Amino acid sequence: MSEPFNLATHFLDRHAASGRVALYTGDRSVTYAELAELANRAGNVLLDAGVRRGQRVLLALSDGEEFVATWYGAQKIGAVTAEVYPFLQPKDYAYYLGYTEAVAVIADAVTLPALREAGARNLLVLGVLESELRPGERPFRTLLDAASPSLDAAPTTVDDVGIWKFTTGSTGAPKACVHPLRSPKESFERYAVQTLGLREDDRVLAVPKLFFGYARDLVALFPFGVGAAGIAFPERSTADLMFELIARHRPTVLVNVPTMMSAMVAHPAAAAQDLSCLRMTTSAGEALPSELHRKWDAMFGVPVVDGIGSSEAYHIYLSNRPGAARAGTLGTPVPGYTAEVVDEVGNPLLDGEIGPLRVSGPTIALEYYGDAEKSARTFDGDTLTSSDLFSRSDGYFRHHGRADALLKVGGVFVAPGEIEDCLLGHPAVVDCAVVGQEVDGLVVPRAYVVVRAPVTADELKDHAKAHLAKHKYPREVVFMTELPRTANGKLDRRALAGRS
Ligand code: 3SK
Repeated sequence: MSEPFNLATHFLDRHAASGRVALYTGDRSVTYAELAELANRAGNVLLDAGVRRGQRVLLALSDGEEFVATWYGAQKIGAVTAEVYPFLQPKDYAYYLGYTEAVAVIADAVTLPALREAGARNLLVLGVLESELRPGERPFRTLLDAASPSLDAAPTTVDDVGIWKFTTGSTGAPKACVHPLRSPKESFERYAVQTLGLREDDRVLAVPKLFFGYARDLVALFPFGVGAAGIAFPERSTADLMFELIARHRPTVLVNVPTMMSAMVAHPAAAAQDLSCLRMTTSAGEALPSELHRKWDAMFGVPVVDGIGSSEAYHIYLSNRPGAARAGTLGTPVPGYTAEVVDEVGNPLLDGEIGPLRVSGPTIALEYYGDAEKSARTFDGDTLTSSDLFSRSDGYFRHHGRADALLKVGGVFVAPGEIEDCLLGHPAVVDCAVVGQEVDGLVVPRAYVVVRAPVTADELKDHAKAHLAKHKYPREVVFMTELPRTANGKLDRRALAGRS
């Protein structure tokens, strides 16, 4: 028989009597009791709206107390939660609405216009005057206030589907990785407790927004597992805002992505910041170049815990350990996971060889919803084969990017990350991406760079020639003010292709 497990009771309700703060938002400190009560109200509103166990609730909301409470309310009634970026275009929302067939869609003033244009129905809307709502759109705040603060938890088990995590869609339409409730439960134990060592006195602040599972779990799930607190804010993240939030809330853990680490290091006031409250910063979402890791260490001295996760694996499965990081690596498997680098037919490769990664563990998704063929290529029980490329040496794993990002220059494979890392070693370079450019039928590396001091293309080429094998230097250098990124902070290589 499956183990009974309700995510809301397990992570939220059991701290309700503690008097502790669960969430800091703006000027508010929301206690566990207050958040649990709001979650109950949200669960009751969803039940009234017709949501039943196993049905999807789509959150298209800015970050804040209501986001977190609604997510737990949906979990408590046994619904399946899915979240989307709140700054999408109508056509993107139309895709998610059709794909999820959500019985309720939670919107706010930011997402409502695009959702309307996308033809959304079943809308529960926050932060918009009732008089401005259209027929069929319901005022979520009013309904929350009127709803009962008590709610019985649905008798769900660890094997019930509870969470959809979307892939980034960098190679096609986003797909939902379907997770049973075992995934968040196990990921909390293995990554948050056994790897990061989260504690009751932690306060966690994240750079990415809560629609991205990396941030949502590290702000509003894992801390709750140990009775700690998260910090939520609706604005887009900038280096200025992160410094302000660190000064205001004094977090102990910063959940970071390499782009923001680069922006924070390059900020003119970086050296004046007091980051002594932070006992660590995680880095994930994309590879952290070792040069950037070094610059971060030199500027802030806050230990970096670099790792890699995916929606398919639920969360982070390879990670360094706090205070014992090896720069340029993703560390070793998180307890409970095994990882091996394999060739195209699945045979294990030797140390130093590059290939896809086969990961086994307790949090692998059941499937990509509605895509049996891709699911069969990716998932096999508790094992997942990643389409990214990795190598292992001395037990530590390195990431070499997506297989389709590798360049074949002069007949030899070149990982863009190696050239990017080298260029980031130049003092003028703050951000950089290398893609293949076809010149006279041959692929050559082209570098897109963001600089903070005057430097010429030839100087950067010379720097690369001095540090890399000859064939790897970028034949072309394009200067940009910023690099295109996806909503969750990952470099958007497709958007760069062909830009000059
Ligand atoms: O990088 C990712 O895609 C990711 C996804 C889910 C959870 C954690 C991470 C880092």
